[in-house]
Amino acid sequence: MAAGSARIVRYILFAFFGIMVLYFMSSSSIPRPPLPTTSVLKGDQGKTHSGAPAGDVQAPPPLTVENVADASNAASAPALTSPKQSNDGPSGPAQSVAETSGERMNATFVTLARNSDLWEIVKSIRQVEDRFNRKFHYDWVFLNDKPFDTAFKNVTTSLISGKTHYGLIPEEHWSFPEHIDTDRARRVREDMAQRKIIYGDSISYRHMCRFESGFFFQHPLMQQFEWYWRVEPSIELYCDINYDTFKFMRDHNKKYSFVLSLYEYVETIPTLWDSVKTFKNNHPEHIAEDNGMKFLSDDGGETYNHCHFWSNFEIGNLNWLRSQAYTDYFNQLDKDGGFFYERWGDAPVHSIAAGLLLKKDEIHFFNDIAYYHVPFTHCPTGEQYRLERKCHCNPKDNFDWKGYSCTSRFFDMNHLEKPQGYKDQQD
Ligand SMILES: Nc1nc2c(ncn2[C@@H]2O[C@H](COP(=O)(O)OP(=O)(O)OP(=O)(O)O)[C@@H](O)[C@H]2O)c(=O)[nH]1
Ligand SMILES: *[C@@H]1O[C@H](CO)[C@@H](O)[C@H](O)[C@H]1NC(C)=O
Ligand SMILES: *[C@@H]1O[C@H](CO)[C@@H](O)[C@H](O)[C@H]1NC(C)=O
Ligand SMILES: [Mg+2]
Repeated sequence: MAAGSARIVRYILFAFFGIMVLYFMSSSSIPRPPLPTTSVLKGDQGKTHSGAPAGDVQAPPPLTVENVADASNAASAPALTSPKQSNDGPSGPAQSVAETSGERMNATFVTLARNSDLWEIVKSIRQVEDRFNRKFHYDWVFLNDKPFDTAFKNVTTSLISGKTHYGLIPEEHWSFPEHIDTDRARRVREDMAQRKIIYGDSISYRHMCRFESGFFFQHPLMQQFEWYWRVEPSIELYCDINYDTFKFMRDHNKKYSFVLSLYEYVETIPTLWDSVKTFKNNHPEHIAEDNGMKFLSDDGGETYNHCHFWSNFEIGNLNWLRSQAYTDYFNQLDKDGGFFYERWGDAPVHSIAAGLLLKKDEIHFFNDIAYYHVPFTHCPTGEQYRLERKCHCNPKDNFDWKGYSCTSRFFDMNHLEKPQGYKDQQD
C-alpha cells in the first residue's frame, strides 16, 4: 500500500518536472525564427515554407532547443487541405520570404523514378525528411519518362515538407539519338547479356544513365534551381543532419559532393577514357587548374583507374552542369555513342567531369551524411561523432577504408587527415 502511493507521488513529481522542463525550453529566450505566417506563394498552394534554424555550418551543435523550436514550427504548419503538388512547369516555384535567421537556398531534391518505384522511394523520402528536410522544407522534383499517376503523387506529396513537382521527360532526352546505329546497339546488348554484365541487356537502363549524365538538370522544372540533392529509391540516411548542406556547399565554394566512391566495372566503359581524351584535346580551355586528375588516374591522365563517386547520392551545383564546359564534355561523350555501344554509367561520367572541370577542392566528401544504397554503406568513423548525430548505422559496415573504395585516394589527393580509427576498418 505505502509503496504504491510512494510510487504515485514519484510519478507526479516526475511528470511535473517534465512539464516544467518542456515549458522552459519552449519559452527560452534563445532567438527562434518567426513562425511561418506570410510566406509568399505564387499560385494557390496552401503551403508555407519556413526557413529553419540552421546550425553552425562548420561544427553543427547537438540540437536541443532547436529541436523544440523545430517541433513547434511543424505543429503550426497548416494541415494539408489543398494539394501542394504542382505540374506547373518552370513558372511556379514557391519563393519564400527570406527568414530572419536561416537563409533559404535555391535548392531542390530530385528523383528520377517510375510509378512502380513508389513504395521504395517513399522509404527514402521518409528518411530524408526525418533526418534533414523536416527542418528545412526544401522542394522535391520528380522526373519520369511516363506521366506520374495520382497514387504516386498523393503519397509522395503527403510525406514531403516542401513543395513537390512532377515532370515528364521530353522524348529526345529518353530515346536513341539519330546518330546511333540501333542494330549495333542491339548486338552490344545481346553480347553483354551473354556475358552477364549487370543491366548489360537493358535499353531503359541506358536511357536512364544518359539522362542522368546529360539532361536532368536541363528539365524545365530544374531550371528554376541552382542546387540539387539526388535521391534514389531504397536508400537510407543514418545520422541527423542539423545544418543546411546546400548552404555549406555555397559557403565553402563546393560544386559537387559524394559519400561513397569505388571502382567502376571495366566492361561497361572500355572506351570512355578515349572519349574523355578527345574532349580534352578539343577543349583544353575547360580543364581546370589544380583539378582532381589524381583521383581518376595514376599516370597523369594516360589511363583511367576507374575510380568514381557513386552518383546515386549527389549534392551539386546545377549551373555547373549547365555550363559550357560540362555541355561540351557531355556532347563529346554522347557523340561517341558509349551510352549505347557500351553501357556508360552516369557515375563515372559525372565523376570524370568533376575531376577535370572543377578544382579539386570544389569537390566535397560529406562525411556526416551517413548513407546506404545497396550494397554499400557510409557510416562515419568515430564513436563520439556517431553518438552526437544519433546515427543508427553499424560502423562495421563502413565501406570508406576498404580496398574497393576510392575514398582513401580522395583524402590523399587533398591532403586530408583520415579519421581516427580508420585503420581498424580497412578489413
Ligand atoms: N522513370 C524511370 N526511372 C528509372 C528507370 N530506370 C531507373 N530509373 C530510376 O533511375 C535511378 C537509378 O536506377 P536504379 O535502378 O536504382 O539503378 P542502380 O542504382 O544502378 O541499380 P540498383 O542497384 O538496382 O539500385 C533510380 O532513381 C530509378 O528509380 C526507368 O526506366 N524509368
Ligand atoms: C489522389 O488524390 C486525389 C485528390 O484527393 C483523388 O481524387 C484521387 O482519387 C487520389 N488517387 C489515388 C490513387 O488515391
Ligand atoms: C535560382 O537559380 C536559378 C538558376 O540559376 C535562377 O534561374 C533563378 O532565378 C534562381 N531563383 C532565385 C529565387 O534566386
Ligand atoms: Mg539505385
